[in-house]
Amino acid sequence: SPLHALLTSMPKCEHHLHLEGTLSCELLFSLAEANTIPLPSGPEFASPAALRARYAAFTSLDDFLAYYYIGFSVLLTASDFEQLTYAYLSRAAHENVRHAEIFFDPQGHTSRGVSVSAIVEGFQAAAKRAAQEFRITALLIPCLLRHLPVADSKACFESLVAAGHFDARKGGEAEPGFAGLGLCSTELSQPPAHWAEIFAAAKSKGIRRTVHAGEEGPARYVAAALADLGAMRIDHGVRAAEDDAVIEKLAEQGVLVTVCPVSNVCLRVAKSVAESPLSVFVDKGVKFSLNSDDPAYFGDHYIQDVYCAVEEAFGFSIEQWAKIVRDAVDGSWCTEERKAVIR
Ligand code: ES4
Ligand code: ZN
Repeated sequence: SPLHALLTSMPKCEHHLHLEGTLSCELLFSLAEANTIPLPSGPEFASPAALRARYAAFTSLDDFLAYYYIGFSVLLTASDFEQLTYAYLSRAAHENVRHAEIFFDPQGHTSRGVSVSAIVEGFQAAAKRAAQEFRITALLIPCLLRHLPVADSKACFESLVAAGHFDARKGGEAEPGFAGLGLCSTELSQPPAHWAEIFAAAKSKGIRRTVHAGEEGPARYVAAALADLGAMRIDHGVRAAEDDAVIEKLAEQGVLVTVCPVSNVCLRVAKSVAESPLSVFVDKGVKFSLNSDDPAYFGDHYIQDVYCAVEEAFGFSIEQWAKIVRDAVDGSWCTEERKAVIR
């Protein structure tokens, strides 16, 4: 489409990208060897190509998450996280992403003896280099894991606070700290209310909050993320379209929904990109950004592919694209000064 070049050139922000979801099969195998980490013995682990073929056949969020956490096992050192972060930021910058807010799962690493400080050290080294070379900015958002006990989430959150990672003075681009707190992983049978106490503590400390909701879970989980967790953004949120009252609430509160239409197809949340309720969001005034989620696991579709797939499915006008891109900048958690530069 003639719009693809325009979409590439637009200054984009990405808000829904898991750092661990950028681990390619090639890097997974090479880090496994370098770090002497044994991989499972199944035929899908015979080679990077065999693993990639298995990724193309995910049947659900939990089916994906099993492989996603095997990927974690090869990530050990600050240098591993620096390599991962730099590869993503350089690719994103080449697709004209000007600012990225990047999720990671502390509990998936600390449980293996990998410290948050090693992750942050590697991330910051890469972010600093990428900022100098490509003028892209990046912030981290730790996500608590819903498939583990709430007590685990609480201990994780408290240790992040104690280490000063949410300190407001570190919120800027000079010394990038954490932009906010997230909640992800398995959604079904894990109602948001279970994390209410932790998210209330985050709110009282002035920490921004975003929640994966309405991906596999029902529209009422999106309502619960807003009401019970004080979510300021909703990640995925596509099933909110099944309930007019929830859509109205998102519009009324001006909540940005970070949609990942290609991820939804790969995890069988939707049959096609065209099934994504973006027209409902546009018609009802729900703000959204378009994002890649776990691109290395979802056919290597980074943000440019996501924008092009949406353009092909929806045929948005140049004016509609300008609004989508502007809402993404406005809904970012960088400084107002940085937003003005990006716009
Ligand atoms: C995720 Cl697609 C998705 N949903 C929930 N949690 C996640 N973690 C990484 N990707
Ligand atoms: Zn996600």
